[in-house]
Amino acid sequence: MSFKTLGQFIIEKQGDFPYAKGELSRLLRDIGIAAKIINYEVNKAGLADILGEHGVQNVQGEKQQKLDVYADEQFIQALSRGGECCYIASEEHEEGIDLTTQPYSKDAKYIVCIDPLDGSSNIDLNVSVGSIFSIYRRKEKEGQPVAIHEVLQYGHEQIAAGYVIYGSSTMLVYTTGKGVNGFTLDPSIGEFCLSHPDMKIPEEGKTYSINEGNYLRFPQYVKDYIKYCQMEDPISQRPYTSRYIGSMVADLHRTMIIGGIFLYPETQQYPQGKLRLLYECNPMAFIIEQAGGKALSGQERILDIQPTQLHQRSPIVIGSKKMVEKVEEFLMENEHVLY
Ligand code: P6P
Repeated sequence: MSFKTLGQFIIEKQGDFPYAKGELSRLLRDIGIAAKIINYEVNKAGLADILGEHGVQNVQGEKQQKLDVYADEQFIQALSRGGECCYIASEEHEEGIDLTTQPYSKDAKYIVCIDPLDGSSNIDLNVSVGSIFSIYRRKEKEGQPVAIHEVLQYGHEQIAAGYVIYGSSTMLVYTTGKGVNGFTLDPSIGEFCLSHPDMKIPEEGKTYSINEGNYLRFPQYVKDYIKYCQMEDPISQRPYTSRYIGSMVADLHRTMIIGGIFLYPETQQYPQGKLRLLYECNPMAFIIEQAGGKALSGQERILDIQPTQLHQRSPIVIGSKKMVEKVEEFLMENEHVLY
């Protein structure tokens, strides 16, 4: 049975954007190329001397794993050579990378925010890791340096978003605002092939995903929701199952497939939560909403948050629509109680 490749699918869907001249198609192709190269290294990380710390720290103050650095380099190389990207905001760089000074990218239209290798602390543990990307169209005229306000756009202004999960199989899942489609890498031909057309997240699920080690630091509404998940209630199929991999892409891919809810809320220690708005929360929220789910920071829709900094964090409650709405109920009940 021959599957449609990512390239064939992108060209076929180009018709959805009558004014597009193929730039977004080529940009998605470039991201796919980087993902295939990274996948090759991730798959043999245990063998090559690519494990272990790179000895330097990234902007998050986290020890960079060599594979982090490698993944970042591959995306920057693919995007700067592809000529469709004018600016890259990467988790691995404190400042954004303006490509308008490069001959190929001077007139490029698209801004890419990226977490080149999310969950990288799991690399040495052979746990699934992933790449996350978010694409915006620049607001000012092409050809001039990109201004920061063009990067700090609302999540609901994203043109496209996606993730790659390097797991038991490698998948690329993305949306351009017209549904979500999943492609599985066929290593025998080196192509991503359409394996999960028109992905939809179940409205309900039986799995909740949160780092319960932070329980005592959570706000009251989160504590109440965790207890709700653990209570016996055969009608709503509780107690739910707890699943937490510690790799956002892996936890959210499972949530996409079987339903459920993922929470990384604010704590007394991290009042803004841990996950990054531009290249973790926004792209995953766009994908989950396009698949019929919901994504909040607690009080507000993730995609309606006005970003103010490249690396700002946001609390996140994301997944099956009805489960996120249940958390909202606990939030309302505790609106005057914080911790
Ligand atoms: P914690 C990985 O480091 C990451 O950025 C996400 O992929 C993951 O969901 C989260 O942090 C895990 O954080 O504090 O539970 O280890």
